Amino acid sequence: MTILPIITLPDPVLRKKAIPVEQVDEALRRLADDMLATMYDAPGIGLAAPQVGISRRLVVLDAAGDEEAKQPLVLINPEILKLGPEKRVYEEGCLSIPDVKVEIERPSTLTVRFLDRDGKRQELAAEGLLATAIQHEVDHLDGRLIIDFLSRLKRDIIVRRFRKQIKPGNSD
Ligand code: GNR
Ligand code: NI
Repeated sequence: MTILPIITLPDPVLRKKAIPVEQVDEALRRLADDMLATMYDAPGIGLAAPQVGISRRLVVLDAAGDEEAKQPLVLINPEILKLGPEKRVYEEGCLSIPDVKVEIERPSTLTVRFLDRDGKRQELAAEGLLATAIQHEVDHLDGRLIIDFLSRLKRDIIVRRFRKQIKPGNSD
């Protein structure tokens, strides 16, 4: 398995709407495994294909606690079918926006439909951290980032900071 480089702000691939996966084949399973290895290495609880530069509707997740057994999840073409009535606020981070945390209110439960790694249609009911992470990852597939939940002023300040960082020779 290969640890892939994680794309960070302001790379335009993070803003594209990803296209559906058409074939769940060996190459796609290998990509999913590389994404899982990348996510565990980071470490993170989720990773969407655009974050490794691939504009396809594929995400991996593992919201198990440190002490628990691993619970790797591969969601291909995920569709959120239902969002529950209750909301919760969670301080979210994103591997593509290092050192930024944003408090986001989202529905605390959901149902998601997806293809699994065998190309079989599945439905999953999620709550808590997993439900939060699924919404965060599906946002990535639609080009939406956690900074989009901030005011324009705060968002622009963060984007400007990341734009500066990638200029060679910039030392502030
Ligand atoms: O590792 C991650 N932690 C996290 C915490 C709260 C809400 C969402 C997340 S997902 C994030 C990894 C990431 O950037 N996935 O796209
Ligand atoms: Ni993210």
